[in-house]
Amino acid sequence: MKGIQYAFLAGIIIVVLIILVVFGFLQPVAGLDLLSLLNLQLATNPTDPTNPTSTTSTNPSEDINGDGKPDIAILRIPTNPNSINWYIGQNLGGSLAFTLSPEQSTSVKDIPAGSGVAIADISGDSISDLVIMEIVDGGILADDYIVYKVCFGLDINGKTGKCTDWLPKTGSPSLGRCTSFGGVAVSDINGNGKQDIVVMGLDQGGLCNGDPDHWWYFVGWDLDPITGEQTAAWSSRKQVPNTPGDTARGADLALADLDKNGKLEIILMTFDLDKSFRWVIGKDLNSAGDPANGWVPSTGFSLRSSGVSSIATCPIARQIRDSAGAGVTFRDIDGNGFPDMIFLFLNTPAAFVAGMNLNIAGTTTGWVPLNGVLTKTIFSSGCASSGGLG
Ligand SMILES: [Ca+2]
Ligand SMILES: [Ca+2]
Ligand SMILES: [Ca+2]
Ligand SMILES: [Ca+2]
Repeated sequence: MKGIQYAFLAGIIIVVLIILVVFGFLQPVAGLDLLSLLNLQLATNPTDPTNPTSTTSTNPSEDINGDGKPDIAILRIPTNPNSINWYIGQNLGGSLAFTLSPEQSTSVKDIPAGSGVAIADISGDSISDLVIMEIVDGGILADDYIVYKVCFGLDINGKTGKCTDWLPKTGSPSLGRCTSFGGVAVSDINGNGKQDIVVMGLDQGGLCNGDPDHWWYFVGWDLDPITGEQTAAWSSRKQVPNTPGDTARGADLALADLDKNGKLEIILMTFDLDKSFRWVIGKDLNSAGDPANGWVPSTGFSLRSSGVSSIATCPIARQIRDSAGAGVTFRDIDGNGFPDMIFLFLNTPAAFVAGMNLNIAGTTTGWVPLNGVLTKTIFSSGCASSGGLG
């Protein structure tokens, strides 16, 4: 009986409220109207994975803690390679500085000839995942090959949930025997809603095969959201027609839609002994992973010309894969909607510098050091053998 009375009373109150709202005596609570709710929904919705523009600053997985300030992953394999270490450069914002997270580690797979790192949402749950790539050195008798693992559920301190075993379980592309350094990036290149992995390396010429260095990359199609493994055959080897310098000390790649036409550019870089970053832009990747509109070579950015005279405190002997490493990734650091290119040279000290608002012609609106200085000793454990940015 009491329940019916309460229901009757509640009914009367609702009717009175409706009359007050209809006749304008009460306004709906600000921010809770339908339009606001819809906007809220759109704002928190993960980026459409079928949209190839979902890489650069609009990719929510690149702001790990969702505070509006992008975060970067830094990978570093020490000279005595029994571990792969990574860090998060936290909350890179308008101050052009980041906070370095604690070091996290996993074991290496055999002898590394190169390595890289990427942040992406592989599992599709809107939480950032970490992809770690190693190019395994086959020595002089066997070809080098690619391995990677996906660590799900990345947090702002670089900690992750469960990692897969080294992948692929079968069928890694064979790289020949002259690979030095490498890098990895992840995006949905063919626009079918499944993330694709792009792995690059440097075919080191010189003493290895007498040629100049060459950039190359492969695409592993359609990563399984649970196992992390590519579910379709790897692409053919994509050879970049332009050659970088011939004295690389590091290499990496990144993806960004520089001209905002909805198609990703691929950016491959090297760092050379003359203390210069050099890069090439492949314009508008198509669904086969090829640049539909050709390549744009760069003139490079020189640390030496920028006043850095002494950076090589680690051994830099050519062909001995015991020093350095380099990285490239994109974030919109200054928040103007255009991707900024972040470079890392992994030495002691390390160099972090950003080419602001890189355009499709390969030029920037300026170069700024991160953390206030071009070079800084931020890693405690000696020299690196390779690494990357993601
Ligand atoms: Ca952040
Ligand atoms: Ca795909
Ligand atoms: Ca584009
Ligand atoms: Ca920018």
